Amino acid sequence: MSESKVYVTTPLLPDINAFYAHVNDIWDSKWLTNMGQKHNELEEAIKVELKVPHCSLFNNGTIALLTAIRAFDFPFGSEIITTPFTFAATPHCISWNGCKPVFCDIEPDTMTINADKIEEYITPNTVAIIAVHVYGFPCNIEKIQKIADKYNLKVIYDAAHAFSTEINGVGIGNFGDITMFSFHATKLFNTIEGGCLTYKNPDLIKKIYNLRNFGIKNEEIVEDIGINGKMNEFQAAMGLENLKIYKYEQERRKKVKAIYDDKLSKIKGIRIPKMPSGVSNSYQYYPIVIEDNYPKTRDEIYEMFKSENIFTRKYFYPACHDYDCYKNDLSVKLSNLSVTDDLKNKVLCLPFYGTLEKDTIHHICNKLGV
Ligand code: T4K
Repeated sequence: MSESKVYVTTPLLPDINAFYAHVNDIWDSKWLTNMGQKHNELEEAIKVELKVPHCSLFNNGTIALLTAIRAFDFPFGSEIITTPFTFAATPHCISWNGCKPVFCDIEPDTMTINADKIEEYITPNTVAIIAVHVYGFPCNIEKIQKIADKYNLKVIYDAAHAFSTEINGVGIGNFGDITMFSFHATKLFNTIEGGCLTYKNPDLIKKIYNLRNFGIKNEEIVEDIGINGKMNEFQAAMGLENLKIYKYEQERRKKVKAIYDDKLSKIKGIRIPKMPSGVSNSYQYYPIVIEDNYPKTRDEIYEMFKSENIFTRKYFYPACHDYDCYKNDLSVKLSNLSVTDDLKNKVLCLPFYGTLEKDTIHHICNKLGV
């Protein structure tokens, strides 16, 4: 193993000279941000790549998700049903909008929100469901939409981990009312920091455009309480170049996954969650589940690797309902979140990126082989 420090991921970086060429353009144009040429070019390109009718770029995924919720002007104190098995950004965006995250347990296989349990949490104050395609595993889209239609709820998907995922050839950004993608440095496709919203309803184009730019309609009219969510030209340049190479990165990750799958599937006590049929993998993470019959706990494995400078990640431990800011809520105390409570102690994301050396992959597998 020749790599000195091995992280859970490493950013996808384009050819530096290709990036410099964009920097030269930016210098020449003297246009650095505020919906510049590269921004607009990337927005169009992402629309094509994700096979969606509308796309709005953002400076990061969190601001994008904040804006998605804001676009519906939910009354203060509204309840939004969501998953506790996600990154902090998901429930925090609900709270920052003056709404209350109501946590619903997850499915054991896909680790996404358990659609069969959502109705138990619906009250007269419920306005939306925010579900997460965690690790790129798609939520139960049909069932969620049926519930939303029955109770007149909005559906927002957090697809931070699902760039380019398709369900039977349909881009995952076409479901629900709005979908958010993250383009953070740690994501398969990155713009350093960045993200986007995709949606079908054309009425949202102007609303989201304005919200992303402080709610400004024109030089004299501010019509909404907006935010600064604008992606700058340097981010967009990174995106334009990474868009050319992310599929190659996916191919390389596919090979890494094949080695992991082959070796780890033979080990008793290690479960590899499977992508449902008809779904294309984004190859964002490689999570494994350490079952009770494995001789070590997930935390022991994490420490074992850490002592060798291999930094696996316990995404998502703690679960969101364990956070100090949510754990004392009555709805958390009354909820049965047993699947999340079990899996948060068992999931481990292994190092996963195209340039991960074969020796390192084999070393990791051998260490897990006991
Ligand atoms: N919803 C979901 C479900 C999400 O997972 C996220 C973000 C969001 C919403 C919000 O989207 P953004 O606002 O971030 O666009 C990382 C990412 O910062 C975060 O984007 C991501 N999810 C989350 C799951 O992972 P940390 O705290 O684990 O990051 P950090 O700095 O520990 O990075 C992880 C590893 O990546 C490092 O150990 C080394 C490597 N790394 C990282 C960076 C930043 C590099 O090699 N180079 C780098 O530049 O949150």
